[in-house]
Amino acid sequence: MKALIIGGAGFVGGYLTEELSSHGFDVHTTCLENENIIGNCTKHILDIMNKQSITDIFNRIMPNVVYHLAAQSSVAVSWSKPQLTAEVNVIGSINVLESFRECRNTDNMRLIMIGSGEEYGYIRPEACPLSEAEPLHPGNIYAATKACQEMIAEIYARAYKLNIVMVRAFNHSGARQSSTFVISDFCKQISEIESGKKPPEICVGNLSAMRDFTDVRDVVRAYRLLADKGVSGKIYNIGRGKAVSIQYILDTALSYANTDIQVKTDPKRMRASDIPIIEPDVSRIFADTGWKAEISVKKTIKDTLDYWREEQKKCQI
Ligand code: A2R
Repeated sequence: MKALIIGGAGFVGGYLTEELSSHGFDVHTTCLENENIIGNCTKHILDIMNKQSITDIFNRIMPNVVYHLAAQSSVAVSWSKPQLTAEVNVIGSINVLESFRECRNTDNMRLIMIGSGEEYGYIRPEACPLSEAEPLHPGNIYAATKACQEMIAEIYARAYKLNIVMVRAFNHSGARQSSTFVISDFCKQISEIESGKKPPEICVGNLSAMRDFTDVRDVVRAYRLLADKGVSGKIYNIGRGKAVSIQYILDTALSYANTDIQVKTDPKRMRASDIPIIEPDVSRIFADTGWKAEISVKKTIKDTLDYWREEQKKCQI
């Protein structure tokens, strides 16, 4: 099986490359110029704003499965650069879909479009666990572009009878993730405190919010299984299906710290309209592929903390 990962230099791309190559896939991974790719694969330079180059790569490689990961994936950047976010996430995705439609090998190809749990947006807490049928009310520009990407992909699947599977991935974490995400943020702060770079005080936001966290290694396993067992035209939630509070994340991370740390609430980290709980119903992916999250939240936090400790050591050399 030949796999093509579009946008593989990001957080998930390295893990997906590793997951697929270790399961016998011949992996081709694309990145932007000046980006690096981790893992055993053939590297290609590709900007999804250039439709012809996507078509060329599809026709040259003839992959059996294509993972579309490329995105402007930061919610914060989506507020400051809404046009860029819409161009990359919507127009770029249409370029991928059009190239897929035109490809010489379409009959033997599956396209997996990576969306986000953020698409659900302003939900009623009673609606949890959120099934894929729950209406979408995106609460930020990034989420709106991902919902748009998914709706257009559904149209392509139905109108052109293309083999497309769509996913809504909820919070996923692990080593190498940017510290704009909560687990990485807490672990990075602890590693800085342990190495004496920061006073023994961890800054936190709203600790009562409950979110669903899955290890990125579990998430890419789901992506691999969907290539084989996902049903074309369907949307799949990917998550643990069991939300935990940010307080639990903090307490767990602090329990691994090797020094005493005070907790300080930072008003800048408080969001005006934090939704109390976001938790997906993951019964569909389990029914179709047998996948469920296996790595505990505790292990994800421990491994992420160990990653940041190593990063601190590198800075000291
Ligand atoms: O923005 P950069 O320079 O970090 O590059 C990102 C890249 N990318 C592009 N690739 C091709 N053509 C473009 N025009 C373009 N613009 C951005 O896509 C980055 O290397 C990659 C996406 O990786 P991350 O931002 O690290 O996302 P992550 O966490 O790997 O998530 C994968 C997918 C994304 O579609 C998320 O929206 C979704 O899962 O949750």
